[in-house]
Amino acid sequence: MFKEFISKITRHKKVAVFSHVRPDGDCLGSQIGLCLWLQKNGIDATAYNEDVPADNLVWLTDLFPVIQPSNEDLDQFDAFVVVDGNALHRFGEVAMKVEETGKPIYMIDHHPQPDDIFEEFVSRTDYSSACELVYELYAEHDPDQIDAPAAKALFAGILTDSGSFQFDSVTPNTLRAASVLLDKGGFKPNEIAEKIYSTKTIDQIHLLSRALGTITFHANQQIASMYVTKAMFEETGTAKEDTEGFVSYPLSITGVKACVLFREDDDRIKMSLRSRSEIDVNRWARNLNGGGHKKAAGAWHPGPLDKAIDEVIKLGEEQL
Ligand SMILES: [Mn+2]
Repeated sequence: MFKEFISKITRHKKVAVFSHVRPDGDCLGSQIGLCLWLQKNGIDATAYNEDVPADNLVWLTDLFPVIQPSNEDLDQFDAFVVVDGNALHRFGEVAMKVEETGKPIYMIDHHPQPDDIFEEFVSRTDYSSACELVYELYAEHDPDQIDAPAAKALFAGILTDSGSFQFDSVTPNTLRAASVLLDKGGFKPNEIAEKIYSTKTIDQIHLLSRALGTITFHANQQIASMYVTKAMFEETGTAKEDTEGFVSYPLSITGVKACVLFREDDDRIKMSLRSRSEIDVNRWARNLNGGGHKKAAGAWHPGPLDKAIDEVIKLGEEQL
């Protein structure tokens, strides 16, 4: 899978790796895993992200520093890699300038419909995560290069992007990869899970409690919606990133095939769409200027909230 990628990328001396804006465990884990791999193979690697990771993910940047880029930084690199996304705009404003340098851009990702600007890419929608793909890079090239930092970074991304191994995207290969990473890294899965999941504040739990009260069913209880308003953030002293993981609650109700979390931001409504059925939320989100995977996607609506709920749910019902 990585034969061409390895042969081409190892010809470069200095490579910048970008992870997508509003970073999650998978983009950071795959970015860090890849930078460590590049380093081990004699390539000078720099990890860039335009945003700051959430509190529960900051520990990942101790494994390899992830810094904020500026346009002037781009000149020093021979090549660029984007991970966990397949279109430059997902990686922020500096990343969008990368194409103008005329230097080769590589990509490792598991989202559908990649752009066609890449020198070489590994794009596999049948993988749980970008981290599972970077694991394959190590496995194919030299599994002995998997050390504890790389194993922890990659395991964290597989864990988060697979919904703690609960999503439809999990395959025997995902668990084999996780198993090798645990072995090589010499850590236990709960060490990583606790760093990521057991870091809630009481304010976040109060926000969750309010959001749960808004769960509403549509289309004969096959679709559920839930929302968080600006007032709820103010009343609980929380911010928009505190809704992380909320969308899994409506989806866990018996009979619900898909659900949407609506979040009221300052100037628009953010939607997180999830499915555990034939409903394709990537298709659904693409009708709303968004996208993602069949089972998990994101989109935006200009608002107001009630109008967004009406219009978005109607689009989903059409898929039933
Ligand atoms: Mn991912």
